[in-house]
Amino acid sequence: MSFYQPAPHSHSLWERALLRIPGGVNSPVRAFRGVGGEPFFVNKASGCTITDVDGSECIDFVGTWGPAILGHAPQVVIDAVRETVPRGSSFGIPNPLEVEMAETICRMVPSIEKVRMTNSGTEAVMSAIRLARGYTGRERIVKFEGCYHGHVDSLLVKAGSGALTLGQPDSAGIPTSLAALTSTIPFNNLEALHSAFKEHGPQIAAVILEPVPANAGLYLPGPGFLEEVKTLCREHDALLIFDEVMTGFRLAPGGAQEVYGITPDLTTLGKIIGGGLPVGAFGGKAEIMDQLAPLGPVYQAGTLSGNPLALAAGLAQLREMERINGWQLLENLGTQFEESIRHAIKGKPLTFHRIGSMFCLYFCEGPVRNLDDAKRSDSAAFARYFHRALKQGLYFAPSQYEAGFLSTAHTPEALERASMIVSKILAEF
Ligand code: KE4
Repeated sequence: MSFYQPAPHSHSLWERALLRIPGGVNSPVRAFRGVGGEPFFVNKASGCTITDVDGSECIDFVGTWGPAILGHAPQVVIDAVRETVPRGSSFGIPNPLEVEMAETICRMVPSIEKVRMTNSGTEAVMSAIRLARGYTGRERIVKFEGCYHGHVDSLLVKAGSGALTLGQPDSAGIPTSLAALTSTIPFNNLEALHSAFKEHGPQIAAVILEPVPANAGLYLPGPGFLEEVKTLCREHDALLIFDEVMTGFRLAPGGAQEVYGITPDLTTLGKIIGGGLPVGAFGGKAEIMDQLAPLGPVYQAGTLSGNPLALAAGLAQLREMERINGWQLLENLGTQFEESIRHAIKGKPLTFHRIGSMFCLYFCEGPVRNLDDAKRSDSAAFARYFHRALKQGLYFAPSQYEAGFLSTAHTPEALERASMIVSKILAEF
């Protein structure tokens, strides 16, 4: 296997990182364990291009895992942070940006009547789970295999993303008594969901899912699936939680719930609303959200929650997306990219999925409807593809079990160039 060999400065940084950071990284998926070799270190990023510490450039199809919907270092975000930071970076006191962000989220995602900011998607999901349990007085959570909801104890059970990449979908350190309160079922499998409700109905506090799972590659809900999940939740007085940390404000202004026309009880958010700075949020019906401290009995807090820099950056990003109707631009770019890739994979045992600006190329025959299907992928072939692409200046997610992302900064010309490179690489598969 000929790995992309990072140049000297990246390599020396990597050797130092390994001495002081577990696995050399602050988040496991960055370690290239899913594709082999060692990661490069970024010096800067602008638009759809990242430049490593040795000066090599590539087109970025990861976009820091979702936040960079306008590409890297968009001027509107730079200006917003520059304008905000001289007034202070954190107060621990209510600030106007918290009100503006809350009003914006509630306007763009109508199912959210009240929202609370957090500092990561994990924190948002952890809080939403606790709120669901506190509101219903029930303890069981139902999740879907391959969905990843951050490193929440209750949900690191058959999880996706880095956990799946590393073959640790069920992490060590999770009390068995807690894991026993989580039911995991295959995505797109309504029979399994009915069985879970038949067995545990009155104990189920919530069903949580990525409406478009993008942490085992990317696959889509089958016809009527999301509707049936919502119906079963209603029938059993369980809450429906849409984890839109990835899809929120990306698939549409109102996220996947706008695309599919399904109203969840709670929604978790993150990434784009921080403009690249640490952020998360969870929101939903006021009746449920008002159970949170200081109003209600469910405690939840955060020193930096509602941080003015993250909110200024996130608001700038959301406003710019609305100004340029970024979602239409992303759909146009996605359509162009998909046409090229589908042409490249014609007749090959490969499966390409796309929705909006999110995509995945599976190295297996389709259909890919759930985790078991996704795991049929030839990860060695994916690794070869990843490294050949990187050598030719294309950075895709370093794992078969991740999604790819386009941004409004990916020009048609950049996508055309990338598609030609992908076509040449795939010609050898
Ligand atoms: P964070 O705690 O990483 O901000 O968000 C966790 C999370 C929650 N829900 C969904 C649907 C998510 O996709 C994520 C995080 N996404 C991964 C990418 N697959 C983050 C990348 C990483 O872990 O380094």
